[in-house]
Amino acid sequence: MSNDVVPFGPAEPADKRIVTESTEAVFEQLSETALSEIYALRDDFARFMMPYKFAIDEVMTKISILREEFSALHAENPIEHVNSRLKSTESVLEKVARKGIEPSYQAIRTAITDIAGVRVVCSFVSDVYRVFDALTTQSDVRLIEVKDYIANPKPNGYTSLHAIIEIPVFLSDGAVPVTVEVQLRTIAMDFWASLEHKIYYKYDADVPAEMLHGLREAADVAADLDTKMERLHRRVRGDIHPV
Ligand code: 0O2
Repeated sequence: MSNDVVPFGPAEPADKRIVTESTEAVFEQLSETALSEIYALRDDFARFMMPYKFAIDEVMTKISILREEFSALHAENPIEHVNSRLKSTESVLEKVARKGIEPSYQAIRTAITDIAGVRVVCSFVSDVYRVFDALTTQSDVRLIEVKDYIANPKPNGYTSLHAIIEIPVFLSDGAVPVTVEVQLRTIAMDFWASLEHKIYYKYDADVPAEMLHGLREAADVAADLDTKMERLHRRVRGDIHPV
């Protein structure tokens, strides 16, 4: 596993980027003062985002250590794969507008808890909770909120365990607490969520009823698969015996 920051989804399409060729043409018309204000704002925002990137690196290292330790000591690896993403500027601004958040860095920091995101995909449901416990009980990790969509799936069938955590990031002038959203799920849950995400975007949130129904059914099949795989896994480990 590498610690590279791999985005959850595809890159932003060219027409959604902040600086396109047409905006460049507008920039050419701006006065020196206006331009330097825009650049100052851009640098400010980059500085605001930086600790989130470092927090992702910290969490990825923690997960990597757990993964290696599990493999070395228990001869099994509960973690299938890990990826991460830093929310794009567009997504942060879209969320600020959608949720009516005051446009100040402090308000954004408090209200948007998924600027830094790490997704951990495990083989079995029991592994999801095992990794969650191992991560969230570390002394420098503060667990802020848990959303257990495995125990309580969303109406569309979405399942995952979400943990909003806060970790210290040590910068040159001291430590800053940074919030990270960690999503933990099984391979089956991840398979379902990535297809649902693609369908949702393809239909621009207006998904045909029969597809929603199909997704619901697929979510039930995925949950059933997880239950059966867990049972087999426990038998292999000798935790339960056939009757
Ligand atoms: P991305 O691109 O993955 O970052 P909020 O985050 O406040 O808008 P909410 O409901 O409070 O919404 O947060 P929640 O439930 O913790 O969900 C946040 C993230 O979980 C989403 O981030 C998705 O990654 C994932 N998620 C939640 N519900 C669904 C779902 O129904 N289908 C799929 N495929 N993923 C889901 P983003 O920002 O939407 O997207």
